[in-house]
Amino acid sequence: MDDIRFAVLGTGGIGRRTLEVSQHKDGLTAVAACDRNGVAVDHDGLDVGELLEATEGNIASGPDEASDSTPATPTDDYASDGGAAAVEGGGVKQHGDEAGIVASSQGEPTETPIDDIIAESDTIDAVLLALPNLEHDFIPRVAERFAEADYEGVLIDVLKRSRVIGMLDDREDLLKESGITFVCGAGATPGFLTGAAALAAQSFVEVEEVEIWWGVGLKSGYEDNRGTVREDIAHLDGYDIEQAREMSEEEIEALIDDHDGVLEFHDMEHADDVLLERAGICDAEDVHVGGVLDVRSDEKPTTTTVSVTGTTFDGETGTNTFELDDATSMEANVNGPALGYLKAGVRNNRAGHYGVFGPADLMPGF
Ligand code: IKT
Repeated sequence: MDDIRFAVLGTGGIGRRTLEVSQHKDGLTAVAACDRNGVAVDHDGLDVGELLEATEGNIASGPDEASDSTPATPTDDYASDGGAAAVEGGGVKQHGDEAGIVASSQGEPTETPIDDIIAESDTIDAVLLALPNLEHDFIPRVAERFAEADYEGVLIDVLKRSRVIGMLDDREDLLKESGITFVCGAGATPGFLTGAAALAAQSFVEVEEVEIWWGVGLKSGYEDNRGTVREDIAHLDGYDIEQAREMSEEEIEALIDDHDGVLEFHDMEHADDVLLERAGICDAEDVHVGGVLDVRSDEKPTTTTVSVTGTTFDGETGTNTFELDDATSMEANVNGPALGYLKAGVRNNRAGHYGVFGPADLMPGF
């Protein structure tokens, strides 16, 4: 496949790590990136090393992930610029007014970062939406803006919540008309682990249950992943999205203290369920996602495992399992697959396949 020229919207943990991982992959050239204050574009290829160095130090705590539930009450800025202020997290304590991308020698200040990228998108093959999804329909609305500008290429996100998939499906005609291949839920879960479940299901003629159980040790990556932690908290008993969004950093620290640094989650609303149902593999209600997050250790507190139980054509019941190594980090397991699915998206886009695709519909490139 020819060189893929891609952009990243958002330079929080996921945006930055994706840029970093792309340096170790063939055929990927980062040509644009933006955050809430600035944009960097170089059609010959960004100096990713310089950009990472410039943004690493100056980005403070706060929601920074492409989460669909994490942050914040939309601000006036957000409303008036159609999302620009949301690029780095919108209204809660966050990267806020700190320099971000404008600290890079390649960065230019802007009040309309997303529009600036859209204006450059003619020669961009793929755009990773590493944005906080302030409201559940935020990422779908960003996709709409690309479609309205007649963008022809790949949009890819690492959103988590099941309910967002339907909102993308509602916009599928618009995306198809524009020539957009939208790859949704392309991180680890949903994403890599959904794809693994789809493969593990192939032994069976009927799938009874899919169990995704993840383990993450985050000590050294905590600062970069505060957004993910906040989002995960929304899945704890007694918490919801609004509460998690409103919590101060101090309240989050206190909650983590109460749990001795280890948070356990069950029955998370993760889109693996609707994405597996969409791919015809099983009913959404038969998919369960949970896991353990240790914010005080780099060791995974549990082995990440996907178990698919089903019945074979000859009447046997079995469970196929897929395990990640305890030594591979969340960063490797989210951003590697995101780039793999980005490559698959471009392959499909170049073949004229437009619309909304999930990680169980595509085999990621390497
Ligand atoms: C995600 O970002 O995909 C979800 C997070 C879990 C990542 C699992 C990685 C597993 C591993 O590295 O072994 C979490 C739900 N925020």
